[in-house]
Amino acid sequence: MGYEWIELGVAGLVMLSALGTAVVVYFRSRKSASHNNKIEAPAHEQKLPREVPSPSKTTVQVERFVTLEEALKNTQSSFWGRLKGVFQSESKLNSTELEQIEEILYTSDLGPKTVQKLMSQIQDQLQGQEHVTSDILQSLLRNEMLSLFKDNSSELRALEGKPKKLEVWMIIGVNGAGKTTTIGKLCHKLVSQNLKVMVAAGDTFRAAAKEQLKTWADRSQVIFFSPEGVDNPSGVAFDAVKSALQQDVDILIVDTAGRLHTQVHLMEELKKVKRVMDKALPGCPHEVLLVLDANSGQNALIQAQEFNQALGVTGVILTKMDGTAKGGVALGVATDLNLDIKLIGVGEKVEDLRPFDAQEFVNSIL
Ligand SMILES: Nc1nc2c(ncn2[C@@H]2O[C@H](COP(=O)(O)OP(=O)(O)OP(=O)(O)O)[C@@H](O)[C@H]2O)c(=O)[nH]1
Ligand SMILES: [Mg+2]
Repeated sequence: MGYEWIELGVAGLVMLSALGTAVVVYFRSRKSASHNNKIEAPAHEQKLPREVPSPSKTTVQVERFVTLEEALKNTQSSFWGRLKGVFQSESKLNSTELEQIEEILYTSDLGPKTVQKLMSQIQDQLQGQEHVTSDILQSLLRNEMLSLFKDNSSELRALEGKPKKLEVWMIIGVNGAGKTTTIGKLCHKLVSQNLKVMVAAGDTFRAAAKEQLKTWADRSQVIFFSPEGVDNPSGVAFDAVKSALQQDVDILIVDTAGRLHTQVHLMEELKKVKRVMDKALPGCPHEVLLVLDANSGQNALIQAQEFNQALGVTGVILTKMDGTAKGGVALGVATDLNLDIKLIGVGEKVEDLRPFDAQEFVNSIL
């Protein structure tokens, strides 16, 4: 009997302890489940302010249209950001610092002649000074750069008012520089000034080039010229000039296919386009506008030199200035090559084309 009671007691204790463990495990698991539920609750059950736009979206929209300074902030940090970093102490400029400055200028796509001019001013004006600071260099560069830009803030002639007779502009440049997009933006600008505009599909080479131009033309409701059965650019250009004269058009803009300046036969083809337009109307094209992608940096300078030599460029349109770190090329184009920068592209939208202003540019990168 004694043994039986002991066995029963032990069994009871074991059961009680098992029950206790089970209760503890149950409550622990409840607690952890409710904790997990909090994290994994579906989005629609969470009270997050989901209607508020994300900050990055807001920033992009604001950045897009505000100032040139905003568009050029990458150029500014790559150019002035690096130059500022050269100054460790307020003392005389030593030879290492001068070398660093020279290297930064060279790698900022300003062009070799421009860099030499700037360096000689820095040496003349700053080398003897006891205390040279980044502020002193900044104001010297601002003045020198502005004096190097010749008066090239001029807009295209026809943008200043209604031309007395037909104005013809030929648009040239390497593949993908932004020629057709720029034509679309130009149409928007010109139409808003009550000018009668025609665009001619002189890119008879690339598939879908005509359709791309037509889309832009339709957007601004300008006349689109692309004669059936004419598949060479000179033929299109000649007929376009004649048609524009007949229809009393103010501005005719002729698109061309992109090509590398090194492709001799394609450069010859462009020369021919120019020649036949002069036959259709002596003196035209009145503007040969070279479209350069600012991101190409030094290469843009080489392109500009070659296209200018072959065709006599009357002005440059620098595209994709938005977001590029190579905006310094504007100075190289204007001062090394002595070409007018007529307009700059600062985005892909129709309104993202603005006149070039040297003062605004210099203030934006320094
Ligand atoms: N961010 C930005 N993109 C641009 C600008 N201008 C043009 N683009 C873009 O550059 C790309 C090429 O533009 P296109 O106008 O087709 O260039 P294209 O010179 O006519 O090209 P091809 O006819 O092939 O020689 C497109 O995606 C445009 O949206 C600009 O100022 N900023
Ligand atoms: Mg094109």
